[in-house]
Amino acid sequence: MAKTALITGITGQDGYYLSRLLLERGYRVAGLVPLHRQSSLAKLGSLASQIEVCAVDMRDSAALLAVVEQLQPQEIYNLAAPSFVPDSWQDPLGTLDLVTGTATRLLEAVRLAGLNTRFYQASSSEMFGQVDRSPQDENTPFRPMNPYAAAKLHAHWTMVHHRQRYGWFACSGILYNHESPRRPPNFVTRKVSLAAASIKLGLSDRLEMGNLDAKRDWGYAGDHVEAMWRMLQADEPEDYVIGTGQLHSVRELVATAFECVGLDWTRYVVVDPKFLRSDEHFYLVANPEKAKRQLNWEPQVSFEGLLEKMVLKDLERLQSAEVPSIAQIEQNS
Ligand code: GDR
Repeated sequence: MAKTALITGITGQDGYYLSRLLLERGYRVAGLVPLHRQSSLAKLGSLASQIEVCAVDMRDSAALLAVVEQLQPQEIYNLAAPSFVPDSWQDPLGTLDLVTGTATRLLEAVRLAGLNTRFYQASSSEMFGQVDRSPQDENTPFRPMNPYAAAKLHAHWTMVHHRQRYGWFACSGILYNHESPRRPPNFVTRKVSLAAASIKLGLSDRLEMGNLDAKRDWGYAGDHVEAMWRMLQADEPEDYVIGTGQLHSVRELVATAFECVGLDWTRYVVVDPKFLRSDEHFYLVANPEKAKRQLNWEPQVSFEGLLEKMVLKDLERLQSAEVPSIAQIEQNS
């Protein structure tokens, strides 16, 4: 019989790639969608018709328990969270409730339903925060620097406590930045790919950026969801750092994306202080050796390959007027 997987945050970037992977592998896929977010189901495109959608209030423990009891999932992937880090300063408590509250309520729903569900918690490299060593691995201490990171860490520990106390198969993937053409344009990779494509097509003539010296470990979302799945198929429940192990600066990101369309980025890019961050980290880079060794996981898409994928997709979308250009986005914001 097909395994059932329940995914929270199914309408996000990772929800899309994970659903696609699980459907390809013969799973029955169900997704939890907050009551007020049902319109975002359109983001799942052709996958939507193959997914069972449960609209629930994520703060309603009884509703979550009812869904879990009804679906009896073999696997839960808890991806739901606000993901744009700077926003967490506007609403620290709301962030905590969405990130930690949802994880705790779901874990408790599994416990109360008495199921043997394997549980994946989406943790973040932001939990490492102000690091004193690079690259980071599963033994690196956590020093979160913003409300988002602190909330993710709380959710991570809640999952660990459930694993230890009840002997569950629960794991956390500590994921570094992972991108795709499905990233919203407030994240730096998509902002840059959309800008390069917009400028190439004559729809814009400049790009305002934050810190060009900031560095990140950028991978492809399609690769990172493969790691999530492998964690839940392993013999033992363990936590894993998932990233490419390569650090690139925002400056390199911009140069590479503009190169894809044959443009010299220095003619178009200006720094606008409104995009600078005070809680910035520069050296968050993964040591993914454990995942390579134990899960046989390796990223398949390179930094250059990822940006090419994103820029080409944005060119295609702009040409068919499927998305607004970067200039239109700026005008409306
Ligand atoms: P991040 O992603 O905060 O690392 O979180 P983001 O793409 O927003 O920033 C990456 C880096 O780029 C620098 N930067 C800019 N960022 C944005 N958004 N806009 C700009 O104009 C700009 N200029 C420079 C930022 O300062 C930063 O250094 C992502 C999210 O997916 C989280 O949910 C996830 O947990 C972490 O990655 C791992």
